[in-house]
Amino acid sequence: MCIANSYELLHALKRLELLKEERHPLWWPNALTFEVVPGAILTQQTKWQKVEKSLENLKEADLLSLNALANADIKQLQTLVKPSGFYNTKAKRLQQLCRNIINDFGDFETFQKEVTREWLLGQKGIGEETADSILCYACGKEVMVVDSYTQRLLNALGYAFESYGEIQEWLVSGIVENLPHVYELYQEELPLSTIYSRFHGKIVAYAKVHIRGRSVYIEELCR
Ligand code: EA1
Repeated sequence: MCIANSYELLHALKRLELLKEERHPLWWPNALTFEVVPGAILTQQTKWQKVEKSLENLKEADLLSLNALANADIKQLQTLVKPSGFYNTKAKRLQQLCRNIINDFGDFETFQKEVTREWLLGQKGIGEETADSILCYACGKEVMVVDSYTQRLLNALGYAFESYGEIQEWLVSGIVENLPHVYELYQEELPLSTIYSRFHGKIVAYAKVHIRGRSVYIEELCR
């Protein structure tokens, strides 16, 4: 096993300079804006490239805001999000989520400050990965996202975790237990929320390039 903890994984990934300058510093496009919410729903079971097309459609139709999505015509919404698949379900769930945000928080800024993981997991169509994506990238919370790229990369490195929570705990503990080293790596004391955001981004960027079917090639990480 060439990677003993998640700090070593971060170190190995960081050497490869995977995150391009032109990206948002928190990796997710338009991080800390409302756009992350539809992005996190639409990216379920599909490729990000297809999500970008749906988001463009929503933007062109002037529907890329909490209130506009809550009040949109559902048929129009379904047409606009078609590129990202499962569009009937995703459109309905996205609209219901927006209505619930308005009902329970009033506006997006209040939602960013006050939403909890439990509230998100109580929403139809939101599981752990989507909830954590929204907390991390829409709300700027100290949350490490686990996705299928992460699972496949860790499997390739020889790990066999039992659950989402176990993977997340492994990723978080290696960082928290090595914070001085992490700060040294970045040559500054970045907030933990930023470290987790970029760490997940690096994992996705690496896996996307080195994935072959269900497996990920790890040579570059282990040399
Ligand atoms: N996946 C590959 C993603 C990406 N860029 N490239 C992604 N998932 C969520 N994303 C946001 C941004």
